Amino acid sequence: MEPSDKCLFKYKGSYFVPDLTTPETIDSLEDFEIRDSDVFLVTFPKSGTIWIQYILSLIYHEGHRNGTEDTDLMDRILWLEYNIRNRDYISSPSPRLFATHLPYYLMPKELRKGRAKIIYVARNPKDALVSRYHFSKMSVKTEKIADFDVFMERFLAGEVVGNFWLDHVEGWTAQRDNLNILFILYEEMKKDLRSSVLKICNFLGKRLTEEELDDIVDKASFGKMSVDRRANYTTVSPEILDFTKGRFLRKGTVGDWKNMMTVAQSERFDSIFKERMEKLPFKFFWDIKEF
Ligand code: PPS
Repeated sequence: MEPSDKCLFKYKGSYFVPDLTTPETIDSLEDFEIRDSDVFLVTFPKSGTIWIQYILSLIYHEGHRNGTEDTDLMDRILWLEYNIRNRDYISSPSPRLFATHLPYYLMPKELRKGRAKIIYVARNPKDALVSRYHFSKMSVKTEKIADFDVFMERFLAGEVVGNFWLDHVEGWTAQRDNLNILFILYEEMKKDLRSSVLKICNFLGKRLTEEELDDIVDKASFGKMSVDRRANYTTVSPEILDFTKGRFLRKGTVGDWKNMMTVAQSERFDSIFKERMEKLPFKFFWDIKEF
């Protein structure tokens, strides 16, 4: 483990949140036993992880849909590398639902051999960066960088959780023919949530009625999720998240980066991202007006 003046710690080429995981935990994941029924939600941070976690919970748990169960999302969808609730993942019943920000190369060996189902959600990196910047103000354990320009340089250098955005996305897309993986874009979900939920259900082999589908789309709206304490992380300890400094479900839109980045910052960003992004197998939306 490399010491860090930047709050995060670096291990095996990746950045992690201190106190919430350890090098031993990361090491143990290599041989973590995978079940074919496992579902892994993989994201670069701030790409809509909680949104899909919520949707997965609604798909798999009738008690969430009909309001008879009041289970926190963190107990429904387990964070692979951040087991902050000390849950026993090995004896958890199937199907186990996991979320992770890990790069492909740190995932359990058996998953890399093609076992389990994977949902990879990507969001345009400028919005992910801006979302992360705002989140850092409330995230007690991670970096505190008031100057957005400095924060952006860290992001461009890949010195953030998830590492360099392009490496993360490319690392996963490069494996698409070897894995049972579904790619979804955050912007696609914003544009047509119903189609995205249907796509997820089809991928998972889950058949829901039209009414159930409508219900999920309604409950997974930004407005409803923002006030649901199972989803907005307000149940997390103030030693981890300081809700006097912001909200986890902040704006939930496409193109908010335009309110933060200057033209010069945007151009610098493009000079690093443009060429490699054009080779990715998706077309990102950069503004809600493009819909
Ligand atoms: S984390 O910390 O990596 O797990 O964060 P993550 O959940 O990936 O991303 C948080 C951003 O997703 C937005 N979000 C939503 N947008 C639209 N609709 C819904 N329902 C929704 N749920 C979460 C959330 O608001 C964060 O983005 P920003 O831009 O900061 O608002």
